[in-house]
Amino acid sequence: MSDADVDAAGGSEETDVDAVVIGAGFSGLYMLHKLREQGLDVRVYEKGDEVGGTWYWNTYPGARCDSESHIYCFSFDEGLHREWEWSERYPEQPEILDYLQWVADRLDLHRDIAFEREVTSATYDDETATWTVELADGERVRTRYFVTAVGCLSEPFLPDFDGLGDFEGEWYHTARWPDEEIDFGDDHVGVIGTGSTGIQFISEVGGRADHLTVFQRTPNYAVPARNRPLEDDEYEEIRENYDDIWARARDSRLGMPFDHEHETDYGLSEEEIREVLEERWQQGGFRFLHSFEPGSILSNPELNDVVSAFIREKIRERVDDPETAETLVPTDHPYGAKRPPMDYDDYYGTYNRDDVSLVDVDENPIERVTADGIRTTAAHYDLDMLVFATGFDAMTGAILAMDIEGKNGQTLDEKWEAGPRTYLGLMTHGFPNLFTITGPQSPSVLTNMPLSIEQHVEWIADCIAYMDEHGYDRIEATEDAEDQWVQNTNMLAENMLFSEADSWYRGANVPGKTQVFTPFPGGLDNYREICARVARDDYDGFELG
Ligand code: N01
Repeated sequence: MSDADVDAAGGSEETDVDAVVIGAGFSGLYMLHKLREQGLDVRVYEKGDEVGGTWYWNTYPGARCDSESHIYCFSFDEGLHREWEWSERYPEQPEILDYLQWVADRLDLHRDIAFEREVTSATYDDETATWTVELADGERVRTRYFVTAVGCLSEPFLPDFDGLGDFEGEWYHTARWPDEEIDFGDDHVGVIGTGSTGIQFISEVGGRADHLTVFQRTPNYAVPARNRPLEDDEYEEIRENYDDIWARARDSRLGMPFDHEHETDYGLSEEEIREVLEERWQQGGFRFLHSFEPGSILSNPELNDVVSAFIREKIRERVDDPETAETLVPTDHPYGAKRPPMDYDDYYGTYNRDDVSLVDVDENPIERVTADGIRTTAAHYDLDMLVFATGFDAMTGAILAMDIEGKNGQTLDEKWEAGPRTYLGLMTHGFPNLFTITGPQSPSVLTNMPLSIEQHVEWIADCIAYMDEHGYDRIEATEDAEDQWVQNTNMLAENMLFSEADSWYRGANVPGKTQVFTPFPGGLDNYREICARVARDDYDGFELG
C-alpha cells in the first residue's frame, strides 16, 4: 500500500509508511498485527531492546500483575490463549515477558519492530494529511497514521530530592531496574514509596536485606491477592470456558469476569455487609473491590466507610506494634480513591520483622539525600542503597515526552496544558490521524488492560479500514464531541469518590501537573457500547475527509 522502504537499522533518509506505532508492549504488538493483516505497511519503534512494554521495564523484585493471569492476555486469537498456560493465579513479571515474546514470535512481529529507537517528535502536515515522525538518531519517517502505544504508566517519576547527586551508594527507580541480579544481603536499603510497586518490593525484599527502611508518605489499603499455583485441572476448566470468560469480561465494568452474587448493598445491615466483605477478603484480589454491584464501593460514601474501616481493622490485626500499625492505617482517603494495591506476601506482617522499619515522612518529611543516607526533619538514616518506588508521570507523561505538533503549529503540550482533552480517549481535536491506544479519558487503568487495549486496537483498525473503503485520508475529532466527552468524563468522576485522594489518576503525584481525573470511570462495558455506536453511526463526532 505504500511506496515505503524503511531501513530497520536506521539512517537519515526520509521514508514513507502507512502507519507508525510507538511502543511494543501489549498495545503496539496487537496494533502491528492487526494493521499488517489489513495490508498496511507498519513500522513500530520501541525504546527497549525487546518487546514487552511495562513488563520489559518493570523488573524489580516482586513485580507481578494484579489482574488474574488467565485474563491478563490476548483474547483475539484462540490459538494463543489455548496454547499458553499460566503457572499462577497472578502472573509474575518474567512470565508475562515470556508470554509477550512468545506472542511476538508466533505472529512474526519482530521483523517490523525497530528496537532501541526513541521517537522524539512528530509533526502533522495538513496539506498531505501525513505525520513526520523523528527519531533520536535523526531518522525521519513520513506516515499516514500515527499511533501511540506508549502505555499509561511508563514515564517514571523521580522526586526532585536535594542531594541525590551526593549519594555514594547505588540507587534505582523500580521502573528502570538493572538487568543484573542485585544482592541486598549486607546492605541497609531505603525504599521510598508505598504504592502498588513499593508494596510488592517491600514484601519481597524485607528479610533479604540486612535492613530495610521504608519511607512512607501516605499509607495504603492493601488487600490480600491470595496468589497460588494454577492446577492442571483448573487450567483445563478455564480453557474449556474461555468463550464465556471473555464474553463476561467484555460485558463487565472492570474487564474482569467476576460474578456479582451480592449484587447490591441496598438494605443490608452493616453486619451483613461485613460478612460479604469477609468472604471476598478470603477470595482476594480485585474480587474484593467487586464485592457489591459494580462501582458502588467507589460511589457510595456510607458503604465505602464500612469497607475502609474493615480494611483498617485487618491492618491493625496483622501488625504487632500498635504505633507502627497506626502509621500503616490509611485515614486520609477512602478505599479505591487511589488505585488499590494488592498484598502478595504478607505485606503488613513484614513490619513485624526486626530487620524492617517504617518511617513516617508525612509527619517528618524528607529534607534531603546525603552522601550516606536520607535526612528527614527528625533524623538521619544511614543507607547503602536507595530504591525509588515513586511511580510515574501517569496517563500523559509518555505521550508528552515526545514533541507532538498538530494543525496550525499547535503542540499537544499546549493543547493539554489544563489537562488532556480527547474524544473517547482515542483522538484529540487538532491532531488528525493521531490515535492514542489507552489514551487519557479512556477506561484503561481502571480496567483489565489487555481487554481495553484489544478494544482500542480493533476500533482503530476498523476505523482505518472504513477510511480506506470510503476513500478518506484524514480523520479528526470535532471540538464539540471532544468537549462533551471531557465534560462527561469529569462528571462521572465527580459523582465518585476519586476526588478524595491525591492520586496519579488525577496527576496529583507530580508537582506542578494540572490536576484532573484522567481515566474514563464509566466502565468498560458502557465504553465499548459507546465506541461501537460511534462507529456504527459513521464515526459520529469525527470529521472525515
Ligand atoms: O506508584 P504510585 P507505583 N516523598 O504513584 C510515594 C500500576 N502498577 O509505581 O502516596 C515521599 O502508586 C507516594 O506517596 P504518596 C498500578 O496501577 C501495577 O507504586 O504520593 N514519597 C507513593 O507511596 C499502580 O497504581 C502493578 O504520598 C513519595 C509512591 O511513592 C501504578 O502502577 C504493580 C514522594 C508512589 O506510588 C503506580 O504504582 C505496580 C516523595 N517526594 C504498579 N513522591 C501490578 O499490576 C512519591 N512518593 C502488579
